[in-house]
Amino acid sequence: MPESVTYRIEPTDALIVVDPQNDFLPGGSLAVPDGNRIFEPINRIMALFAYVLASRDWHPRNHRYFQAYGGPWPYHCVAGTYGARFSPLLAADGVDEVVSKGTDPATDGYSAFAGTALAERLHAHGVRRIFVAGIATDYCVKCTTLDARDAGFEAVVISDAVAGIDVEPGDVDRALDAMRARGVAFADSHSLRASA
Ligand code: VGL
Ligand code: ZN
Repeated sequence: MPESVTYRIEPTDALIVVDPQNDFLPGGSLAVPDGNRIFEPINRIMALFAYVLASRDWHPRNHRYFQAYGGPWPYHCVAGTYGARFSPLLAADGVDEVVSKGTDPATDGYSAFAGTALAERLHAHGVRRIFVAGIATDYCVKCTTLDARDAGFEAVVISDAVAGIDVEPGDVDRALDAMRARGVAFADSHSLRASA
């Protein structure tokens, strides 16, 4: 299994924690049932990285992807609300930078690269490889990771630190396949090590 490979975390690596927000967690409006299990690995590995970013879905209330406007999703992560806040389970002290996304009412904003200048920020920090954790495997994690590849970054998804929605059974597996097909690697959080 590729999961058995050990990864040395270098200064040119960044960790991006995708949307660890209350609305995507148990009790939230678009909850991933087992979402809280991502926090133990995320909080454990953060200290390995010189640069940690967390994205947040930060929608205006009139976002056209809400069901009220004919879109697929219930209200979630409306900017400034409790549901849009990072979960109290996230060790937020370890986050260097927040990336707000989904702020345009007309585009889905699944990817942390969409309309955020994230690629420029990563390049400015000399980042070459990103490690991806968070929610949801089949939406924002997938879109963020594929956009990272398009922007020329290596990408490693931390398998035990992501969780998915599976609106249709198999969505998560298809998302994993789509990422693998684009050269994304997968690693268990326990296989990450400090650089020598
Ligand atoms: C997400 C659905 C709608 C996500 C965001 O964070 O994966 N999914 N908005
Ligand atoms: Zn959203």
